[in-house]
Amino acid sequence: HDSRIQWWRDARFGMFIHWGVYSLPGGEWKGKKVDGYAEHLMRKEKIPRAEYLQLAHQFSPVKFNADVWVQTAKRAGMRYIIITAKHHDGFAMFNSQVTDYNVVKQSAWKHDPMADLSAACKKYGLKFGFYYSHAFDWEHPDAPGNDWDYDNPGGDKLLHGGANWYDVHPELLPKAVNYVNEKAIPQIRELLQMYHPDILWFDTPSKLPLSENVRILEAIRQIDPNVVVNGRLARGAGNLNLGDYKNTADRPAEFYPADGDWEAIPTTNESYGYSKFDHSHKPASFFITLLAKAASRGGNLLMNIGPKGDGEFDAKDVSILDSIGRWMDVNGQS
Ligand code: JFZ
Repeated sequence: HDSRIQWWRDARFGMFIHWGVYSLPGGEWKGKKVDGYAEHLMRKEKIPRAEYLQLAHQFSPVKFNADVWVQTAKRAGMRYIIITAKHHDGFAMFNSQVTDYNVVKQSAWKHDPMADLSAACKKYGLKFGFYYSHAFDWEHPDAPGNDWDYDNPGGDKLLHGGANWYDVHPELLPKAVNYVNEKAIPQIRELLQMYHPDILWFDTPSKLPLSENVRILEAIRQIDPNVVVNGRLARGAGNLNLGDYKNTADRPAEFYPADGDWEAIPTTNESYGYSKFDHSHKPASFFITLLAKAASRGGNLLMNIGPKGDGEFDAKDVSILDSIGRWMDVNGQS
């Protein structure tokens, strides 16, 4: 564990990127503003899978340039990048052979941005890895979360026992196991074997029982014992953390835990994915203070931005990043 996580401890500052089909509508659906996390558009608006796929067909980020993205992160003093390979919408932003519900097969762009980003990170000396929503998946008919197309638990309607559906209705477990076997584990295997990431970042583990999360972790370790895994893959009884480090909640009061390896994940505004209505960006000084405090307390800062659907960074994010970079030039360690 210590040798696996050493680069991460040294890195201190990284870029988190939420980018997917949802970046294109950017918090707007059928002419109205959708509040909160823009990447939750499909769930909030109960968009049927078939209709969401139409949106994917329109995704064509012609301004995307992996070198520019990675250089922008590097200029800010960041040493690793973690990007959404698959968020809760279930849409793979990489060249998946497991399902054709992916960016190469379904978008107008027909391009694999993860291959470009992985190469650019190598070129500029940054570590690289993926966010993968292993538990919540609104596309797969057997996964927890989608209760508008399917009769599945884990969604807003609290069907079949609500949050702890797997304890109340263990007979539903084989369905979720089928999703994990058919999609989650095979796609995680693809990510490891096709892109050789330095880190895998998981989220919302309580949508699956601990037994499934542990099974996913075992599959990962069999393929790659050296990949760093964050603490949201699985949470056991109490505060048991089965990953390599802990993630803190996204509220400022909880940014600074007392001990161990930890990472805070603030986003520049409120939403993680791009939202054209969200102008609540914090000043660069907020992140500089956070970074200095995190570093002095043994933690990492993984600062999130949401690139636009056309493939460009939001100018407000770039301005924050460039200001941090100017501070890092004077005060950072090379
Ligand atoms: C989750 C996702 O639902 C969200 O879209 C985004 O990817 C974010 C990074 O992670 O949302 C969470 C999960 C946990 C907390 C906050 C937001 N938390 O523990 O405070």
